[in-house]
Amino acid sequence: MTDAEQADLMEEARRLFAGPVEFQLSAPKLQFLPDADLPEIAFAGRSNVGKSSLMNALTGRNGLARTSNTPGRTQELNLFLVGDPPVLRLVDMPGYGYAEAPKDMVRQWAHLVNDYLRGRPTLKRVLVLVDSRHGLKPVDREIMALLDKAAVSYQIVLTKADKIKPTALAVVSAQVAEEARKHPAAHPLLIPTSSETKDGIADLRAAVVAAAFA
Ligand SMILES: Nc1nc2c(ncn2[C@@H]2O[C@H](COP(=O)(O)OP(=O)(O)OP(=O)(O)O)[C@@H](O)[C@H]2O)c(=O)[nH]1
Ligand SMILES: [Mg+2]
Repeated sequence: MTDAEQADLMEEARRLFAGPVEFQLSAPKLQFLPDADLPEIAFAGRSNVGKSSLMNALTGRNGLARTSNTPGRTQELNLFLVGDPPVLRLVDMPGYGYAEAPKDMVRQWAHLVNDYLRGRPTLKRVLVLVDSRHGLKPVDREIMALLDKAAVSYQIVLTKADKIKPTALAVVSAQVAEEARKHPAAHPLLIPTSSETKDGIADLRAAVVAAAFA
């Protein structure tokens, strides 16, 4: 992509998310999902990694998705419509790997997340969120393997970049990027972000638009 094309994409993305965004519904089970009639971008990642916060930062709306210090806040698929008329759906997912939650609850979330990720025809890209301080964990690798197998395109987004020094961020980024390059369905570029400082959010908006409308 040329610099001019990238600039146009960033502007298109800025405008889209400056326009209407509204909560559509919460789906505790797949059968509650609306028809697959719009491109969808899903936010996946370990519990507490910052999925809901990133959705809010992306859309520039603080209270849109519920966030919390307590892991396990998001327990259903929460769907948001972007644009009026809507042109895109964002899906905030329950976190995976939250060991302290009751076992049957963990199983239920895992089923919901896995079934959605494997079986949604309009799912254009999954953003796999990874905490900048921790890098990839075994559960992240499990989700990556599932997405590779289902041939669902995904991209790793590093979260909470404000919590570590730039030098440490560069080290983690390089490690995660090297591993991502070995995964067939993974986008080779990572996006480092902070929902706190908004670093990387404009790049993320552009990546979402590029993936949704490609
Ligand atoms: N410093 C900092 N804190 C963040 C950032 N993003 C999220 N947090 C904090 O991390 C905690 C978890 O954020 P959430 O957005 O609720 O995380 P989640 O991934 O949606 O969590 P679950 O729904 O429980 O899976 C909250 O206390 C947020 O304020 C960030 O970029 N920087
Ligand atoms: Mg959440």
